[in-house]
Amino acid sequence: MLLKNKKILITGLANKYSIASGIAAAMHREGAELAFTYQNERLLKNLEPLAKEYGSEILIECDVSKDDSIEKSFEELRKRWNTFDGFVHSIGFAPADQLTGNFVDVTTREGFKVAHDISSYSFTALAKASKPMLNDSSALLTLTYLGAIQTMPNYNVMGLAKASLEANTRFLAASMGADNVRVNAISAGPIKTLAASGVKNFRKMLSQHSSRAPLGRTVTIEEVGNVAAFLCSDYASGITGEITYVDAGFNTAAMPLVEFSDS
Ligand code: NAD
Ligand code: 0WE
Repeated sequence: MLLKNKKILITGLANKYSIASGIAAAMHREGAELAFTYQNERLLKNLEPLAKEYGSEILIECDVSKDDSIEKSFEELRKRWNTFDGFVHSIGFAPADQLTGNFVDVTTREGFKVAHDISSYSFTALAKASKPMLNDSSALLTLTYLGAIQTMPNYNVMGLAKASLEANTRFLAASMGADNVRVNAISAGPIKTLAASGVKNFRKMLSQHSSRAPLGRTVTIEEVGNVAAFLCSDYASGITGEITYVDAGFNTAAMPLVEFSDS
């Protein structure tokens, strides 16, 4: 039981395919008490039965694009938990028109602003709102992607927003280390979730991933969940400001072995 006596807030659970769902399952299995936030009423319907499965009755609306929504959600959380031990930030968004086509042609000031606001600033905002309620040995966790450090077609301004999120992880770690709060990120390989479902050629990307990754496959939300549980547990007490790759090794291989399978 990695997370016995830990209270952890989970954001970004839209449905059972969400990475946040794999994280919640692992954390519940490891003994954590969980609370959840949801973006809007429409997503509450999906969340209710899943939260029940994970033993939680704490469901709070939080739209991270609005300061007053964040403020209200933490007032609501305070009524249930006086203090807690960390949160998982599993939120990312850019307007759909930003994620298709040539980067320099499609990127707009508004698209850039929204992507950075929702996908990076919100991590700082949630850390700021949590700070007064965080116990000693708390852990914050976010989800990033390889597009932060390497280019690829269509990921476009989300890559810039993830680069910002990774720097955010390091600056929050430096900022909150004195309170013994750790801050880390998992860089996950591509997974077919709601956020990925609108993406052009996503299936081709998954098969590309499998053929280049050392493990010869993609990763699951359960595998991301297990690493998330570890990073938020006291077994990871010496790890902060770190980006941990859960991608079947994809980022470590410049050239796929399969092309030279005769050698
Ligand atoms: P998902 O669609 O299941 O989750 C995205 C979540 O973001 C949703 O729950 C949505 O409600 C939430 N969200 C968006 N705008 C919001 C707002 N204004 N306020 C509150 N919540 C908001 O998809 P996912 O793939 O599980 O994404 C979770 C995280 O993992 C994202 O940060 C994503 O960038 C990252 N990630 C995904 C992959 C992948 O291939 N699926 C890979 C690496 C990293
Ligand atoms: O971070 C992500 C998902 C990001 C995302 C996806 C959408 C689709 C729907 C952010 N905003 C939106 N907005 C929408 O309107 N991933 C890592 C998954 C992903 O998304 C891609 C990818 C991969 C991988 C987009 C283009 C290319 C590759």
